[in-house]
Amino acid sequence: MIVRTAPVVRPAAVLVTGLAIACSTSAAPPIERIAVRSGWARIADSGATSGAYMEIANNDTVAITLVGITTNDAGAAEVHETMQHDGMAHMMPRADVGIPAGDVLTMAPGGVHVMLVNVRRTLAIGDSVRLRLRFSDSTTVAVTAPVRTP
Ligand SMILES: [Cu+2]
Repeated sequence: MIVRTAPVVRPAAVLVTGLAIACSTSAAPPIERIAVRSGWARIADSGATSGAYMEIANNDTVAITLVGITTNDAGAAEVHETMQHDGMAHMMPRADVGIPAGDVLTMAPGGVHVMLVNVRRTLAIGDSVRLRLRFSDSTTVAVTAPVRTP
């Protein structure tokens, strides 16, 4: 019995080791369907308004739509777009933002951004804001955005 068990265990151990080596030497991480990168939030006093910015890559073969953002770090998290009109900058709420297949939505100051209304604590450098992005297909993506100066 002992003699028969041992050869079964050994190939499994070799296989696991082989996978570990393959993973550690592979440079490219697995591609996420929705990948959020370069997230950050603007410094703000408690109770003030802050902004959060990020890149959202849609690696899927179909379009996705960002329909909302939730957070415990502010009274509300709204998607806005800053637009120029008669030489003045206006912020328009965006109920949903579509991201075509293979495209990247870049949120940045002066463009599409997340408005954090009434932040619940002072956001200083070294802090981070936790957001949950909600898409029209019910997918949610958690994002941790470090706080920094613009
Ligand atoms: Cu705004």
